[in-house]
Amino acid sequence: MSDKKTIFSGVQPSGKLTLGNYLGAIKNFQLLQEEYNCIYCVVDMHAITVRQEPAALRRQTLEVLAQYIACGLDPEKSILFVQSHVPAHAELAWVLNCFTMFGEASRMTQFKDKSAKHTDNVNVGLFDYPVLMAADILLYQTDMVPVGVDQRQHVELARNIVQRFNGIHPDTFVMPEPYIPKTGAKIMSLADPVRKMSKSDENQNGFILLMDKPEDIMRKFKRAVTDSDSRIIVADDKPGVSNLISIYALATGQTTEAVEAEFAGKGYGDFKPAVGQAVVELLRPIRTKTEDLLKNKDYLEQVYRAGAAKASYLARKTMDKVYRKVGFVKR
Ligand code: ATP
Ligand code: LTN
Repeated sequence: MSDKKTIFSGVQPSGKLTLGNYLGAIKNFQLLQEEYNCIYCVVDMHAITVRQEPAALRRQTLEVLAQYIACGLDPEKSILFVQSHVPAHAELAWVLNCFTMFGEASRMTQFKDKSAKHTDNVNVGLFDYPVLMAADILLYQTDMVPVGVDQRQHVELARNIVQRFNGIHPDTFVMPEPYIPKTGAKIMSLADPVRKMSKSDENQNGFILLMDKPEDIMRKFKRAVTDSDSRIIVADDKPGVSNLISIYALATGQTTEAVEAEFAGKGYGDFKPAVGQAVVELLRPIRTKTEDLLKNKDYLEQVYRAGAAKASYLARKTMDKVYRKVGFVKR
């Protein structure tokens, strides 16, 4: 690799991707790939911390890969691969487990939220999820991690692990920084705008999927929950409208101030369909390209195989160093 800085990020194949995943994360993956060495992973090992149907997981893994490419990630420029194809992720996670304190892992809010939601399956993998995520990041000596704001605490944990590990075994890992966008870091549910838009929401009207049909997108935006007064401005007490303004700004490439100016004096009757239309146009090429790619499984296989080969090479270099530092006999 050249002396460009390294970017790593991942998305779980735990369902279909939402507009939140795109605006908060994948859009930035694409923008960063021009200037950095980028490595983007489909994190299937993270997905099984919640029970998955095997056939669906297999399908969704290929769908996320196809959507990465459809969103502009270029396998010639970036390394695109599937986490379980590079066993070093699991190997490093084990070592890092021994450098992560039970107390600090217990403070992770995603674990608390997910264990409250899946009370019948609070497995050790769910608890260990952030350590596996730290392994993903540290394995590639990553400088920057583009994520939505919900993942900030996990990147902080990875930083704490680096500090502890490097304190004992100097110069092992690069210290990663989170890269969180100013607008779009937390796209909210259209049905309940105080909650994050999430692919695992039971209420289908809350999220927009990248593969949603134009008429479904328009319907969901027209129904989107807004606030009692009808001014189209960003304000803390207007979470519904503020969210729609962010979405419109990102979809049309404007600032939120420009959006406020465009709709000054207008009502929701004008604004909501305009947001819907902008999102339809934003997603149209992504949807078509994804459909085409999913018809070409041979190509997808070629991409993830080449990606795993490149990722394995880089990962092995870190693993050799880590095993040497902790005192394992060279095999
Ligand atoms: P789940 O609903 O299964 O918990 P998720 O929709 O949160 O999943 P992930 O695969 O966990 O999706 O996240 C992939 C990336 O998308 C992460 O960087 C995450 O921060 C980002 N992201 C997820 N939801 C949003 C959102 N509503 N707004 C902005 N970014 C988001
Ligand atoms: N936990 C992340 C997905 C993820 C990730 C990573 C993101 C797994 N490993 C490494 C950045 C870097 C999530 O979005 N829920």
